[in-house]
Amino acid sequence: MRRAFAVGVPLALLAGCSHSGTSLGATRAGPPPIEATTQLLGPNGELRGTATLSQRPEGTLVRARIEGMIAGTYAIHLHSVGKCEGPKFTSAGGHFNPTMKMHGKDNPMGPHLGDLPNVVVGPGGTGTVDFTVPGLMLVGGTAPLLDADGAAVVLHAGPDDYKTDPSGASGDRIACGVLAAR
Ligand SMILES: [Cu+2]
Repeated sequence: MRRAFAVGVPLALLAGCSHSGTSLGATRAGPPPIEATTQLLGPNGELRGTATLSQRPEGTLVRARIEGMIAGTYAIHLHSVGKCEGPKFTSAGGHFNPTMKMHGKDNPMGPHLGDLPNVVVGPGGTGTVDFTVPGLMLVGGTAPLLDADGAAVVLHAGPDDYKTDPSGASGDRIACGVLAAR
């Protein structure tokens, strides 16, 4: 009797999985994915990398490739204004932070929705970030990243310590890319 009951539970779970798989298939046949892409440029227009953001059901996947940099660890964030005016790029505003948190995943009051893992640039001068920001939406919802004033991807001169408000003690802004809906 007990054994028969135990077998029934996994069968019920299996039925649930199969149902959600069908729903995903229907979504794929729908409208094209929501994406935004940009080039990160230094103060003199020098190319420092590219970033592509893709909205997913669970959040937004951020893929960035940094190039032409000295080997090291660099902070990269999503800033709240889509304006990149060198040489300081302060025009990009602070980190995207619609939930009014403090900076950094290691800050008990954090993180900002615009916080990202550091980019580690190797001896070849390139490095990548591949990270899904849970709950971040490019368009729609209560606080989309691509709102009226857009957003920017900003690269900093030093690493993010993941806890010092407001920007992880990551130093100057050295490259910037404007994000717009595609
Ligand atoms: Cu930043």
